[in-house]
Amino acid sequence: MLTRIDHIGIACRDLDAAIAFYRRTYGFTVAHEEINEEQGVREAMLKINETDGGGASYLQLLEPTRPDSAVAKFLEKNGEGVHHIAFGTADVAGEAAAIADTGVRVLYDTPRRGTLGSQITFLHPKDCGGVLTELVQAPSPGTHS
Ligand code: V0V
Ligand code: CO
Repeated sequence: MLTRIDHIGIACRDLDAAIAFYRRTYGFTVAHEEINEEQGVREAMLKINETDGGGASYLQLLEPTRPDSAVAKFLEKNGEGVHHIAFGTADVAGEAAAIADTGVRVLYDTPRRGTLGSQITFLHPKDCGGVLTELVQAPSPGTHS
């Protein structure tokens, strides 16, 4: 079961400038920042709200760390803007397998490491109406890095 919008991923060229925009305009502040070398991003999570299922909803601001990364390619083609949506689940592998059975391409054979020790996978945007879609399993309580 997908139980929440975990985050909306937004591609930006300058993470610090994007953070400043969201603070100045909406009053959102950074809950967490990290570099994910595997994904080629420097990112900031702005927490919007907690959810009943124990998770939370965020904006995820993404700046590429290398030119061959997914976000760098996206920026080159589209400029800054919404890059992906992410649905939260308690069982990312199970959800991914069930969705794959419907004919949608799942990009990873096994989930990879996401923000804050979460487990993530992606669905191909061409199979999802043009929307790059991520599935996220939040880390168990007490295992936050
Ligand atoms: C590419 N396309 C997109 C898209 N990226 N469509 C909608 N939204 C996007 N974000 C379209 C693109 O316009 C092309 O359409 C087609 O897909 C192929 O794209 P490409 O530029 O040739 O690039 P590919 O095929 O090399 O890579 C596309 C995929 C790649 C989606 C496979 O970006 C990927 O593996 N993404 C998953 C990983 C990721 O995005 N990581 C960054 C976030 P036309 O021109 O053929 O019509 S990391 C994150 O969210 C973390 C860590 C977290 O949440 O914890
Ligand atoms: Co994401």
